Amino acid sequence: MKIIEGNLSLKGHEKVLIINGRFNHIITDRLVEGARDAFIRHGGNDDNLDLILVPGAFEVPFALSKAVESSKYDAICCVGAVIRGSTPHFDYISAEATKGIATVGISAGIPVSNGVLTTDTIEQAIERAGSKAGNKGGEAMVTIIEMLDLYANMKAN
Ligand code: INI
Repeated sequence: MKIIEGNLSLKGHEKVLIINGRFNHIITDRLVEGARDAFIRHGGNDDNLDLILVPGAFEVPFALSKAVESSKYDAICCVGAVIRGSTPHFDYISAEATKGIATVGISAGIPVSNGVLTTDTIEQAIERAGSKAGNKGGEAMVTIIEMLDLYANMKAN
């Protein structure tokens, strides 16, 4: 049986974009840091990393769609933080962000990952932004690194 999978290493030429819905920026800045750190630690060149900031998670799918259209990127990592405690329309914003990222991602032709936190409390968001539950921005970046290599291997096999 031939197993085709991706490794967690970049070659250095990959052009990657982070899109950050900056609402709750105390959290989302940490997610961007985690994503950038993961990119560099896995062999990415910081000069090949772009960051687009949008007002909130709701706007992430629009920026994602335009970035895909531009054909400038090999992969795109989305981050943001929707926190129920302070968001009366939590369900609406989190659903639109998640659905929008999935919808654009499925036909993007490049790896897209979803690192948008959807939590009940700010404490849960802090836990996922670089403390006891890791950094979901870093995890979202690692995911597209693996998917980039998988995609290359699928084309080569
Ligand atoms: N955007 C977020 O990313 N997280 C939130 O918790 C949030 N809250 O609390 O409202 C939030 N709102 C802004 C939203 O994403 C849009 O920017 C806004 O609705 C304008 O379209």
